[in-house]
Amino acid sequence: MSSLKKGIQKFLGKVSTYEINDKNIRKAIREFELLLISNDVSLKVAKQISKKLTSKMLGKRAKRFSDLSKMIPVFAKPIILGIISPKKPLDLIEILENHRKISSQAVKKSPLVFLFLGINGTGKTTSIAKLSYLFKIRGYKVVLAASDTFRSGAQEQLKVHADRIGVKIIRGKYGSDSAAVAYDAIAHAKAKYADAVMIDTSGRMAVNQDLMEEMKKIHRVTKPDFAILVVDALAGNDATEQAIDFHKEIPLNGIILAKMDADARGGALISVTFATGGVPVLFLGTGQKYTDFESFQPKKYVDQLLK
Ligand SMILES: Nc1nc2c(ncn2[C@@H]2O[C@H](COP(=O)(O)OP(=O)(O)OP(=O)(O)O)[C@@H](O)[C@H]2O)c(=O)[nH]1
Ligand SMILES: [Mg+2]
Repeated sequence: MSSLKKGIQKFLGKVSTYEINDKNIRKAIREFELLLISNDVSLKVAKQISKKLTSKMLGKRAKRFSDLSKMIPVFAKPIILGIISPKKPLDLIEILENHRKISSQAVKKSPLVFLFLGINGTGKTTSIAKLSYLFKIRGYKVVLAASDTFRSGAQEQLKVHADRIGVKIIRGKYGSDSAAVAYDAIAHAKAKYADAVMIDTSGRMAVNQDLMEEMKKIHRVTKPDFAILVVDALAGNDATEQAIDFHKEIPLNGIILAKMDADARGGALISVTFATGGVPVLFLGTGQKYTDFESFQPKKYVDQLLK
């Protein structure tokens, strides 16, 4: 359980002794705001949540609530849900299924192309393996592009996953052009009527202009259907900064938040959606196994957070 969730449970236990009046409402909202901030929710979002909560709750001594622990979740849930709900929801499985249906009718369409990016060590390669596994067990044909031709061991790492999952991999030589490897993988996937291509790239900081230019080249050459940023939930507020920085350079279609299991405080999730103006969080990485991968459902998340 994230420390945000634990903190909220403790907080609700505490305010259950508060009588409902304006003074206590203000006090509780202040505590709630601090709790959010101390769990990686960015200051901007935390302030917005508490401002909205204040305007909705003040002056309401609603008889239907026995105490603040019952009242706060009712008002806070829709506010947080509004923040973490994507501008346009994205269901990859549904999209893949529709794509396959269209493809099998008349002409075979090109594969859907997924480009994964992010800073070093966030969980890109692992997330690719998890998503490929998910697609594979649903019967889709996946091709992996080992476009990380930079970090030593990256090619072999992806190959191990490809063999375990049972999908094709197109590899490149270390030091070779990563865009060319991705291009070859797409060409192979087209020829073999694959459903999806997953492009693994080397980790990079968005402030590194050269590496961002390389990423833009990969993006230009592969024209991905989905550019997916993988961020590490443990990075806290940095995860939010990364999402902003990458989104400025490459328009993101989705975000994967990896390592949610590894003692993450949990608030980064709320901040990344806000900071990117509603880019959907698609999956949460919750461990090292292929199945430790949850599709992110905003409503379910909020309901569990404010139980
Ligand atoms: N606990 C946990 N560990 C994870 C998760 N996702 C990835 N990891 C671990 O994080 C480490 C880095 O994962 P990679 O997938 O290699 O990260 P990457 O972004 O591809 O790294 P680079 O290619 O070096 O930039 C590995 O030890 C993974 O097993 C997750 O959801 N939970
Ligand atoms: Mg990698």
